[in-house]
Amino acid sequence: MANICPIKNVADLVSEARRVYRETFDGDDAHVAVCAPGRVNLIGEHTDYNEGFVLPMALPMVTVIVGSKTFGQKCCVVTQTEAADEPRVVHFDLPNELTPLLRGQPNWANYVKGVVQHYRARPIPGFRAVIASSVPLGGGLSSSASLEVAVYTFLQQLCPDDGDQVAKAVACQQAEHTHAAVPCGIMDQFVSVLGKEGHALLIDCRSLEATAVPLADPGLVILITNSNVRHSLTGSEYPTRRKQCEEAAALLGKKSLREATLQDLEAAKDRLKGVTYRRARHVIEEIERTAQAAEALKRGNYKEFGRLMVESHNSLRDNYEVSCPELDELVAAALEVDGVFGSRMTGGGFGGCTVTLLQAHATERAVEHIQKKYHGSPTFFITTPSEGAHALSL
Ligand code: GAF
Repeated sequence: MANICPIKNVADLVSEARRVYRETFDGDDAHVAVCAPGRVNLIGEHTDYNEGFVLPMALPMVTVIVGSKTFGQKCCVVTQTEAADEPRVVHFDLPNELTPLLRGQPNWANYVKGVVQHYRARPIPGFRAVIASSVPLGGGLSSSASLEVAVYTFLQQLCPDDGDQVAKAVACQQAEHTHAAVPCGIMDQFVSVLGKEGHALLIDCRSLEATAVPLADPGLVILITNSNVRHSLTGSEYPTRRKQCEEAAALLGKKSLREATLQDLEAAKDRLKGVTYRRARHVIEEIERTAQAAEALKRGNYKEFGRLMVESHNSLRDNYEVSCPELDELVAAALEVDGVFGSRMTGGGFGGCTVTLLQAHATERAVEHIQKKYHGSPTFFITTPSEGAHALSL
């Protein structure tokens, strides 16, 4: 179909990475291969670090790593992804108790180093590895979480841990905190580890328990539209939002906004500054909306699900202020198309992608209409809920 990007298949990514491995390491072949998916969040935005609900699904776009263990403490990693203008090869020594593995250059390698540092079993052997990915970089589809989880899955093949999947996601989240300096929640790493084919995951970010919700209807399409813009606010605004939520929870006398109700918020309205009130309002309502959306999905009520998606977008735009004109334009255009149930920005915001739920027969019409109405150059992907990280046979 016109204008829809094909998604590279995993086997092609593996062959490409193996070829680069042979070229880089004197004709040797890699012994291990793994992959970990990116994600799209259907609803439940900026709720994970407030201990709320999120409803993401794992994508068919993945990060692949091929490699082998070596003898000694040396590691060499090569990336095939468009790593800006950075060098594509990095060398480092394994960490030990006296010498942790610190952040450095190139930037992409910090995700690798962070996971090596936080890996939950020892001793990790030295290794050589090549990374290839089909997750668009910086597009709000969790290219970084998929890289972290792929690295962790790769290390599991070299030095098995206890197999605790939730602890794995938490270790990857830690890597992002310490080595990428992003105080993210648990959603992206969790779904990259535990995603289930044909299902979205309702994750309770307080208990870290997840329920798989079936989402494999041939009459339904999940369309991702990349705005292909990234605003520079991304870095500073995320930690600011997190702080504002913590401040709001403290003012309400709660451990987190998950514990607060709209009644609590209204009762404290004069103690909360306008901005703090609006941030808290988004989170409290979005947590409830996500629970309702999961119920609607279980019943196959896409109309209701779509309505909640639109409410979510409007709240992210007006109360949480993480949308941008490009995302608003994409959502507005999608909602003009007959057969579209709902549309919203997805991920952290300030650019990146929207996600749209629509009837399969309306796809071509929707893509053409969005393309015509949007002032930038969008990229489209038709996606299906996919499996979490796993090893691949070579
Ligand atoms: C980013 C973060 F990494 C997630 O943890 C989550 O907070 C999301 O933004 C917003 O819902 O993807």
